Amino acid sequence: MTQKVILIGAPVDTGQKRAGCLMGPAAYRVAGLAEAISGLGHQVIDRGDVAPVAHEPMPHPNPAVHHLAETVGWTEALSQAGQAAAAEGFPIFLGGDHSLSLGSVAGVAAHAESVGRPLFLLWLDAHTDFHTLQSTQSGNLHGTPVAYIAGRPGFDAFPPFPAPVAHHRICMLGIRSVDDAEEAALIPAEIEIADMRVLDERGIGAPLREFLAKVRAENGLLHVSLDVDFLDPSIAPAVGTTVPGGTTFREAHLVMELLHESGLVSSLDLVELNPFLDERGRTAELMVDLVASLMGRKVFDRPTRMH
Ligand code: B3U
Ligand code: MN
Ligand code: MN
Repeated sequence: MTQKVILIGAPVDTGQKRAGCLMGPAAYRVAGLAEAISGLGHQVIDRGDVAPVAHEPMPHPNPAVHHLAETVGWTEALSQAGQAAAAEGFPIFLGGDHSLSLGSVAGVAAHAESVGRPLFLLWLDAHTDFHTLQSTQSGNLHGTPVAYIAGRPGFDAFPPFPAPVAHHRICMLGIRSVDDAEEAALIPAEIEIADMRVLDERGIGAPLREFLAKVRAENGLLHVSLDVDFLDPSIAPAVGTTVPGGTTFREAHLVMELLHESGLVSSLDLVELNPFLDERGRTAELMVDLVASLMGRKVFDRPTRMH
């Protein structure tokens, strides 16, 4: 199936403290993201970069929380851009740190609600990003989007999440760094967490197939949020928070190919790429290759790439 793919640049850098993610959208463009997708026969429209809505500073009772007003502004702008793009085609959000998903997923959730279909969320990440604004100790809001999306309390400064995603419609793969407060909230939750232990024992295909079967059974829309640190830092060094023991090149491509074959994915985030930390663009190029697999390219029969 050919798609109308809409690229939305989200140069968000305020969800954590290491500068550089704001160069992410430019790096994806340089690495040939649009060309890789259009080369597979899809239509690609690059909408350029979104700008955040401006707000006065917003203090918060948790003194660790930083850049709250900027994050709220990004959430509003990306939610609006995301809802419009989802109504028109297949949005790909080019990050930017993971706080952009507060907005991207709010936008696609509003779209899902308007067409009367349930939204499912696949979180590909080393981290669960399940903090509330009260529980975060780093104050980095890139550690909070899943809590907002799942409807946890404490996001009063943000627009109310359109239709919180039910726990059984959320699956996380690649998890290997969870803070105590996140774990305490996740234990009673029905969220499917295939952490690295599960992936080592079962392989990555089985838990993903089970989740995709649930999406299909409910005729859902599926948003995929791909954090660079899902990948092992040896193959994807361009990320501020490297966590050893991540997924391999082969596992990551298998995930993308299974997602493609499912035909269920309706939107995608590419987050946490920090081009300042990259080695000759290899992480940006790997992310572009993974998107190509998601959009229909096979690992072993792709045409030779010309550089
Ligand atoms: N859970 C920690 C660490 C973290 C979350 N997401 C990333 N790092 N990339 C926190 O700061 O919330
Ligand atoms: Mn993340
Ligand atoms: Mn992460």
